[in-house]
Amino acid sequence: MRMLVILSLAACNNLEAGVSLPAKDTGDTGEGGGGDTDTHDTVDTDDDQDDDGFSAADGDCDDSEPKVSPAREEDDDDGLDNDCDGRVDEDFKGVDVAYVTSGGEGHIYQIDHIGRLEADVQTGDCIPIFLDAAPDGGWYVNDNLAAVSHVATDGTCTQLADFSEADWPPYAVTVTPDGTLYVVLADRLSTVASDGTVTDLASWDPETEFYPIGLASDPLTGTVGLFDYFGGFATYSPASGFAYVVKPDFSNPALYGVISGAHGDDGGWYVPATSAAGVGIFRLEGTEWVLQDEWSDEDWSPFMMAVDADDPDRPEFYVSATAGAYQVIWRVIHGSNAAEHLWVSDGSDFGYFYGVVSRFY
Ligand SMILES: [Ca+2]
Ligand SMILES: [Ca+2]
Ligand SMILES: [Ca+2]
Ligand SMILES: [Ca+2]
Repeated sequence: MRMLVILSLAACNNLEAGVSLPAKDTGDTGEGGGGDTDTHDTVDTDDDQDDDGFSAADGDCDDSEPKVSPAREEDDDDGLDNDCDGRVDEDFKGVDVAYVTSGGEGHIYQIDHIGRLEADVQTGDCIPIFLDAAPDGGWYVNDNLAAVSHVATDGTCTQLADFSEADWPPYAVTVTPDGTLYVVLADRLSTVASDGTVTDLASWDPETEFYPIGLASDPLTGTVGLFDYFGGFATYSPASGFAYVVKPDFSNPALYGVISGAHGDDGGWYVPATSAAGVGIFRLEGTEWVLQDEWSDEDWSPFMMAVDADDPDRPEFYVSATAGAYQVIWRVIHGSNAAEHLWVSDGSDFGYFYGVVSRFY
């Protein structure tokens, strides 16, 4: 299979290690967080109709239902989007990870939240490198850095779009809440329709401007995030178009080795990258990548990441990696600065773990 030199990580850089918690401020009028002192005003002066501490402008997505606000945790059985992340009754169920054996056979492993291998979906000659959940319960995958394909839950793989003749290879895929499938190539962002029609949305020079590999999307707004190998970051939405948030500086990169990114349900954008200690998780704060956790690297490669940030003060990161005959999903609980194994293989095959996504249903 066609392998990527860029998937092996660059040497350590000299990032300053300043750990900070994700911002808690919800933008509520007056006080930060959900601790509004005027929650029970007899006269509503802040447009908070259900007195849960958040007005519609503060992000209350149902201002007539106090069990719904950005500060609530999701109740997975009440039919409401309690935490206003755009998903109803979602619950973190584990991760789906792309696995390619040493013999070149594709698999998608479904590993549950306590580290059990729930399903091994064999995709045969279809080689999943990046993946995201499709609305029908299957997946959209980057097939061998050459095509975008659909994989059904029984492993049946159907090619949608062939990029083998493109100037630059396709990388990550993401699916937005309306079902739109996006793919990022090194030089452009495109959508792929169910009939295979490819529509280019934005382009750039990957040698001088921007080199995105990772892609993720916000399940609430549908905004797509593009993650550049050197710490650049851009967003795309149909309403606002393409915009840089962090323009990468190739001569003095903010980060090294970013080959994936994820959107947390705390609203944050996260990436794994090379850090002073080895591997770090960084969160975008304004236009800066702020180190969240880091741990020593023992020649594991490559790493891609998913996030479960239902508790925004204590998000959990799930990182896929491979060392020799071992494929692993690390779990890093924010604040621990340590990686534990959610799942590790038995060491019987020199295959690779690649893309990983959180599963919420
Ligand atoms: Ca409210
Ligand atoms: Ca509410
Ligand atoms: Ca929700
Ligand atoms: Ca709910």
